[in-house]
Amino acid sequence: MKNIGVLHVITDTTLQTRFSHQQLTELAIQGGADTIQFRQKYGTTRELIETAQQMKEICTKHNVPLIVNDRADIALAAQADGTHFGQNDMPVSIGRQVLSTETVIGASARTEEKILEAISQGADYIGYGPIYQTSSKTDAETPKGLERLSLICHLAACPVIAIGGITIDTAAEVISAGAHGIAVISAVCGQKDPFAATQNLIQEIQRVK
Ligand code: TZP
Ligand code: MG
Repeated sequence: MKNIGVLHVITDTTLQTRFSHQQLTELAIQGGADTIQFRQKYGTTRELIETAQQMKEICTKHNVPLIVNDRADIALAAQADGTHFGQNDMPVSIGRQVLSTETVIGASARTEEKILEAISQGADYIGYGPIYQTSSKTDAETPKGLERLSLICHLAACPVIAIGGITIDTAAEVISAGAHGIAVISAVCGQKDPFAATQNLIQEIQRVK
């Protein structure tokens, strides 16, 4: 099994415009994030590659893996460490064909069936959520809550990364419910001080791990 981080910071430049993807990468890593995910739904392929390459350079310097959301091509071009596929993105089985065996593949799955399918196709971790209400994803489903998260964590034979509306106040209960780790946007990118916010989150995770 690959080593999967416990605090995935997803960089975002639409909910806030004070920091670039590169700045957020640096701040989150300094604060203790052990995985950075590049997620951008706009821009040309060329622009995405350039940003991902710059993020990868920062990540490499600090020995933190970079995961690219949705785009296997951008991940390959930037020599990223992994990709994260949603249920409407590239199927994990195809991702496994185009990416090296060392590449981390994470998959969002909403049902038990889809979770087992993603794992059987070679997913290294499952993204599950939204756990709570979130305004960071336009098409987010109704919140799943902690009980379902707990069931999914028992079912999945791989790490489960919980996502969606997780804050400093709920990080601990999510981990206690069985999640291997959490992925956040607003709890870091939407905070006045993303560095301090990351520090507080990783402390909270480690407190209950
Ligand atoms: N997938 C499910 S919820 C979500 C994504 C990308 C948004 C997470 O953002 P936040 O601000 O941590 O709720
Ligand atoms: Mg997606």
